[in-house]
Amino acid sequence: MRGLQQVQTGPACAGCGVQLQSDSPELPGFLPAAAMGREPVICQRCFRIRHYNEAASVAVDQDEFLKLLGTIGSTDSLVVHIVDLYDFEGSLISGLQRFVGNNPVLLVVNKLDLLPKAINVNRIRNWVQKQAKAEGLRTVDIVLCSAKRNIGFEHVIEALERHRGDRDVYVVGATNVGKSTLINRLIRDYSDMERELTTSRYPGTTLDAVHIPLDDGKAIIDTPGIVYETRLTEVVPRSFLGTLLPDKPIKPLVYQLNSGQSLFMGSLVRFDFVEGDRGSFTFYISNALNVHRTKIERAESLYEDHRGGLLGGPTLEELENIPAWTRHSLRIKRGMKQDVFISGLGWIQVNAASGALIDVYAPKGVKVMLRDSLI
Ligand SMILES: Nc1nc2c(ncn2[C@@H]2O[C@H](COP(=O)(O)OP(=O)(O)OP(=O)(O)O)[C@@H](O)[C@H]2O)c(=O)[nH]1
Ligand SMILES: [Mg+2]
Repeated sequence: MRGLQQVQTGPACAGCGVQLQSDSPELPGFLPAAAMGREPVICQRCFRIRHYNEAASVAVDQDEFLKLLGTIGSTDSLVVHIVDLYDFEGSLISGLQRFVGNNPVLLVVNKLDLLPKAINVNRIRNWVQKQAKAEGLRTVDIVLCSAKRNIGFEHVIEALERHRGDRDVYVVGATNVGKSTLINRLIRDYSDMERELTTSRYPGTTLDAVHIPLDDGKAIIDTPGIVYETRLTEVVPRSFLGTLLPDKPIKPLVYQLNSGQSLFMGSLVRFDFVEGDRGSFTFYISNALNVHRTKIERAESLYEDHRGGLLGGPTLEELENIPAWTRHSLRIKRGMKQDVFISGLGWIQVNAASGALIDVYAPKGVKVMLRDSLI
């Protein structure tokens, strides 16, 4: 990667890109007038995220984000599309090609560190290639990495060097996939710049485009994430994200189940094995989530009596603000090894030789689907 230049901060926040203002503490970009002259200048919200890990949420206009994305098509740039390997189908921008025009797309699959240690990275890479192709995404290259834990980052650098030419780089993706974390690693490990973008576990951290200048006059541009309400992570209260999102490699939970059994994942999702011979079910979900096993015939009354309590979070009060469940009936064909994917939660690998009928209950709108097994 060629050197990154020292940055000039303007009237925008150096952490999240928002326009700064000193008039309304309630609105995005607030900074007391007395603090305006500091360098680099960050808004009060970024300050609070960094120092107190506060879950400050601001109302942002999605249309503005999409407009910003829409302008990329008329630039000459390299587009780096970051997806979260832990929420692949939930974080892939469908129709990205429409936004980026003829610009080359480099697909960076982040959060590789969350998968169990003993995985075969080549197999995962092939899987990603196949899925991206099926989605109609044309990519010049696909790299897997962990921006946070510094795994495979040399491949990111190589791919950037190979494909950037003398272009700007737009970093795009859904919220929370690690766009700003990845750019921070570039700044920290590949430049002398004293600069840090704000990152947090809460989706919607970056609020506007942030330009990080490169020494050939071009720039790397961090962008706000696209909000997909089909992800459970966008639906739960922010206070619950620490439980829902793993931060360490997942230790999969393996269950040998007979049909007629039901598992609750916290009070958020219910998984019923309705029909099929005894089989093996591997849960790739946050290990902080409470898993409770019961019989299907008891599941409904158990939920009535114990949601938000014995079953685990979110609390009864928080559940009031989460859409009610809808049921997804999924049939896994005989001899197939497939994942039941629940966006923002993880997936359940089903290994049932004779096939299986599964019912998943999840908040309305959350993406639930079958896919070829990732692992
Ligand atoms: N485990 C793991 N976590 C990561 C990785 N990269 C980023 N994260 C975490 O993911 C969360 C979101 O990271 P950000 O860099 O703020 O994500 P973003 O894509 O910029 O998000 P928005 O600004 O909301 O669009 C933070 O908690 C990061 O620490 C990674 O490689 N592995
Ligand atoms: Mg960001």
